[in-house]
Amino acid sequence: MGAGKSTIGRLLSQELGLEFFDSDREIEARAGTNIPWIFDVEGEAGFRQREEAVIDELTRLDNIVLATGGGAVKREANRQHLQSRGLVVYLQTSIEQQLERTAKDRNRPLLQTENPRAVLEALIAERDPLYRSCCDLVVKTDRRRPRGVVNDIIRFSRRQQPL
Ligand code: SKM
Repeated sequence: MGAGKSTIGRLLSQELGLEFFDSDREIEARAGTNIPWIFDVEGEAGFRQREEAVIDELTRLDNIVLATGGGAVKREANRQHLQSRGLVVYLQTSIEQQLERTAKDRNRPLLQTENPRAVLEALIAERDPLYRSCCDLVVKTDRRRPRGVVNDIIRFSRRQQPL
């Protein structure tokens, strides 16, 4: 959360002339409501079910850029679908940057707590190995301009799949 997935994903899609999807927004559009409501009514488990279905569907599409939710890597099915169907980039950032970017965002139920720093620390300890296990590239986004990050991703992808 707060690593810049949506901003960088959208910019990357524009640079490459590809369609952009954000799995969180797609889940909300299909449910006709927002993520906090889904967490309230269906719990995290209900949200993860919806997330898995959306990621399975979107990763079957060719020539798109997909930004996933930060917790998508928790499910093995998601890790497998992402890894086997696309080029996966892990945007890595510091807790400070995550706190700054998510401070005023009420749309992240897991961070609506007294101590978001402790939550973020616990999440990254659990998730960092999962991100690394299914990604092709790790890019640090701390204090970097989105365009520089996007250029790194494009350079890497061209090396993988020369035109
Ligand atoms: O997918 C949303 C949701 O708030 C859960 C989440 C997470 O588990 O890190 C991140 C958001 O993108």
